[in-house]
Amino acid sequence: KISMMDDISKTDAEVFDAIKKEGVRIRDGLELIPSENYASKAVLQALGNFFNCKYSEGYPKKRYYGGNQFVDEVETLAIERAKKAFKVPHANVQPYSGSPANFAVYIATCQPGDTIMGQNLPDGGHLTHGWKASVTGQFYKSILYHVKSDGYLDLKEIRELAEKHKPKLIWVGATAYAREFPFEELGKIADSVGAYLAADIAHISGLVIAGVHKSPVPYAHIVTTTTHKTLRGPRGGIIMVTQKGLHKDPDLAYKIDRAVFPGLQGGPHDNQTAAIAVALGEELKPDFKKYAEQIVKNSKALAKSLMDNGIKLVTNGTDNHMILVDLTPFGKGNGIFIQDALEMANITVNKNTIPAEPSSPFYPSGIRLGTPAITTRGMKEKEMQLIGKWIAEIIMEVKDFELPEDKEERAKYFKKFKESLNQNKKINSIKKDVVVLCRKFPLYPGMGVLR
Ligand code: DSN
Repeated sequence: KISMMDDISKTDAEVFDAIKKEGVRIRDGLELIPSENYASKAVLQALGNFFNCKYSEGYPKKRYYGGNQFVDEVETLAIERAKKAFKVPHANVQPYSGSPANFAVYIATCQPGDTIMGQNLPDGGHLTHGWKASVTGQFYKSILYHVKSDGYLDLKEIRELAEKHKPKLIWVGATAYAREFPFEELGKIADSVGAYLAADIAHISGLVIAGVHKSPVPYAHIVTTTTHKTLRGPRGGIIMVTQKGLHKDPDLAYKIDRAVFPGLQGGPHDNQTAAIAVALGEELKPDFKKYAEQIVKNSKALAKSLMDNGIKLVTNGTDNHMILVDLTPFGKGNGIFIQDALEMANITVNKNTIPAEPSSPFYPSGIRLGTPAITTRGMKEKEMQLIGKWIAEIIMEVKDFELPEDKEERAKYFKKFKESLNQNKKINSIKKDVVVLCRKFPLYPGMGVLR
């Protein structure tokens, strides 16, 4: 039996102590960061074993080192399960995570200096879709598209930019977008200018497998995803080539594989590959569809509760697992205060930019919430109603804090803010209610560290 936590408790008290404290944090807290989830014990077991120790440069049956017969078995299982789950002809399961997966797409399809298009970061896009702080915005000529004032993607602008700049590669997919992606329309735009369309479905891939979000596979040439968000696996990445992609370039699958290894990476993380295989195996079971459906039901219920309690949402709702709260009715650059105040009540969210952000990515004017993790715990619409009310109440408690313009002032102001949080009776009382609720939905039952 492969058991976790047996030895470390005796051999490394300091790290074990941190693991235990993290266990208590997740046990007693509401995890609402939309990119996080709780992988199953089977996924964690596949991750925490001697597959960690092997080197396997290459691909199944084409390795540089010996001793890879069992690595080949798990990698083939992961590939075949990914192909079946997403209905694609080719999958590479070796990228270390989502960003390396996306870099591999650039290497396979573009030369440095080529023009690419992606969604602007403050409008919800990802760093690796051409944002200036990422090498993807430095090594390539990146043209960024936006959302309209209603928060939905501006298809007219995307079409005009594509026609004007004739990009080699267009990204569709985002990190903070609560609505269904128009894959079909983006597919047409990419085709009309001869571009590759890469769909980065990191956030929604679990919903896509379950049929709860439209699949990009008929419209995109390449699809990338992380494996730890709605997919509920280990940290990791997958790149898939669609039939449409192979039709555009019969060598595309080969180019993607070469871009991952030897282009970008050395040995794959075989324990991660084994855990991806386990997660995909779970996703191919009927229960996963119910889980994914419940994520979206919960997200809609949480959105409704927030709006009923006076909170403004970008696009006034959600189609997926995610909700983007617009805090500008209370000021600008205030996401940090709301994030910290919620954390004080054991509710974890992340501050986030909103479309037409009036502040900055480090001090944005929104927060981002999501329901994948709390749905894994078994929470449903009834709990969402309560959680929405708590979040709204906490926002109202601290809504008057505003980021000082003067940078020197900020440290003092944050100190004062933290002190006020510690003394806030309402927030402390909600924290108690959060713990009571969380204890009704235990995580990892039977795993000693969480007892
Ligand atoms: N950091 C991820 C997220 O939170 O969405 C994206 O890379």
